[in-house]
Amino acid sequence: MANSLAETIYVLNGPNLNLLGSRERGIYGHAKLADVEKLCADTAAQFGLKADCRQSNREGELIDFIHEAHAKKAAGIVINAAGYSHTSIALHDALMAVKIPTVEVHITNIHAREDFRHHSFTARAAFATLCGFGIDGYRLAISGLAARIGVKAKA
Ligand code: CA2
Repeated sequence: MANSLAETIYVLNGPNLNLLGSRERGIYGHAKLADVEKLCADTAAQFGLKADCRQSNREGELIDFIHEAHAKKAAGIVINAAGYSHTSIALHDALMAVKIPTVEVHITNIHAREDFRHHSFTARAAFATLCGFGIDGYRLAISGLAARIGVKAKA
């Protein structure tokens, strides 16, 4: 990769995902957010990438993270905007503005859940969406993102 600063991917998690593993385990599983972040760091490392993992319960802070990813010349974004996926034109606009290759992840299969989860604004700004794989979706997203940006797994 030409620019060493471009070797970071931002992994952004939205509202309530800080509660992973502590409640609603029947829906979201037993893994904690720290486990997700370790999975992302380990997967990114397999491609020689760094995962900069952030979580926020505030829409504006998630937008600030997207702007920061642009300022820091991040190579990609993996985003689970959680409930904001279904409501936030502002997050969609931020992702569109920065033009960073983005994968949207949902732990659950949003299409097999309530109607209000079937539409995602943020998905329109992503080149791919993964849902229903549990937290393994983050690993798959980073692997797919690496392929999209032309980064191969290290031997
Ligand atoms: O399946 C996903 O990853 C979701 O993005 C999770 C969101 C939900 O609003 C989306 O429709 C689908 C909710 C995240 C809340 O996470 C919690 C975790 C543990 C306990 C309570 C909430």
